[in-house]
Amino acid sequence: MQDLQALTEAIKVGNRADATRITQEHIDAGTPARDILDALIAGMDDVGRRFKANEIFVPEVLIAARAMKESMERLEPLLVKEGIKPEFTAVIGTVQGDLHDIGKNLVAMMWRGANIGVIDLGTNVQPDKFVQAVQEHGAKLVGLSALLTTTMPAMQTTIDAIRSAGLGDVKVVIGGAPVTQDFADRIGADGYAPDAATAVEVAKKVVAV
Ligand code: B1M
Repeated sequence: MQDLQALTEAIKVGNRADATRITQEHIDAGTPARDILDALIAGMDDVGRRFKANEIFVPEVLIAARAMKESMERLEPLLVKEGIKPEFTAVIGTVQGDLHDIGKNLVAMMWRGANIGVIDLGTNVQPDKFVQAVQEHGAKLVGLSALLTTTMPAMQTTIDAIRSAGLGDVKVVIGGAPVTQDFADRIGADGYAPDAATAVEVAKKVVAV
């Protein structure tokens, strides 16, 4: 059986077959789920770092995320059995009127890879759908994506809906090509991330885990 470092390496290079095989071998051998999870997260962490540094690009991230997803599917029953939960739950979606989802999907994958539970509402999401999902899943974080200058105002509408629903201490992180830190500050978002890797850092910072 290969060690957990080999699992991290398999995720880093997006080798789905190796990643799922090594994950299964460790499950069968009784390796604690937490250790297997940590090895997977370390792989995605490295993918995020290299993506941010422009050493790899969207296709490589997608391939690594797919390897991570399949390994996680095998690991999930063991995580449940051992009572290991995501650090917190986030709801993510592309705001109302906007159909772009490639960037949003990348953020969702990176968040999952960082052990954040993700409820993905898809695209063209109305403000009240975000509110409902936060209530239903007890989410601590909402992620909003927008790719059009014309849909940026829907971020403000969504944040207003979340704040006025009295959901408690729910943080909002926004991103997307036309979005800036200045815009995030103006509409009262708790955080802004220019890319999917930074979105992990910002999510953990604003939720303070
Ligand atoms: Co659209 N489109 N599009 N499009 N499209 C853009 C955005 C555009 C810049 C193209 C252009 O004119 N040069 C332009 C917007 C102009 C503007 O508003 N300033 C545009 C337009 C005008 C339109 C239509 C209006 C075209 C039309 O019909 N006349 C139409 C709108 C439809 C709608 O949404 N209602 C439209 C439609 C489409 C397609 C459906 C054909 C397709 C989307 C397919 C899909 O997403 N499933 C599409 C695409 C593919 C693009 C471009 C070419 C690529 C977008 C993309 O996926 N980039 C885009 C031009 C461009 O960007 N070069 C364009 C790759 C992706 C990884 O990057 O999404 O920026 P991005 O995500 C990054 C960061 O922004 C960040 O992290 C990601 C990864 O690092 N990020 C977050 C994103 N969300 C985040 C959330 C976070 C944190 C970070 O926290 C929660």
